[in-house]
Amino acid sequence: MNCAVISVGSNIEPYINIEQARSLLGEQVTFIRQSALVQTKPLGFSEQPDFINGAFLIKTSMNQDDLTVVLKGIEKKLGRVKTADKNGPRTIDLDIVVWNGNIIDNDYYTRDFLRQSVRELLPSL
Ligand code: PH2
Ligand code: MG
Ligand code: MG
Repeated sequence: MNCAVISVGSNIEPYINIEQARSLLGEQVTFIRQSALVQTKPLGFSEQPDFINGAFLIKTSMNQDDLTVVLKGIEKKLGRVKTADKNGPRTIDLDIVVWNGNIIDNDYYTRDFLRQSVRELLPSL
């Protein structure tokens, strides 16, 4: 089994969308647990609502590419509720941050809240 930490972020109905993402993802992978969800100031384009950010710890027999396809599918499904500008508010963003103990997303190095979520889920990393 592969073990992954998936970052989650939303600033459109965030608690509803994060819960739906968790539920949809749980249909296709083994869900282990979720980090605390924290409110964060928007990075990049600042004229938008605060984000809610956190992370999921999962296990899966899928490879990285197949898991990415699943995550994009969930984003698309939840994105259909509202059309979001490319740089604007997001219904959900799901990215693989840690794959079998390796950091594979550079956001890890620039986002304190992301490092905190990863530390909470994988204290030994
Ligand atoms: N994601 C972005 C852009 N800005 N800001 C915060 N606080 N959290 C995010 O997850 C985030 C962001 C692009 O996906
Ligand atoms: Mg992202
Ligand atoms: Mg993304």
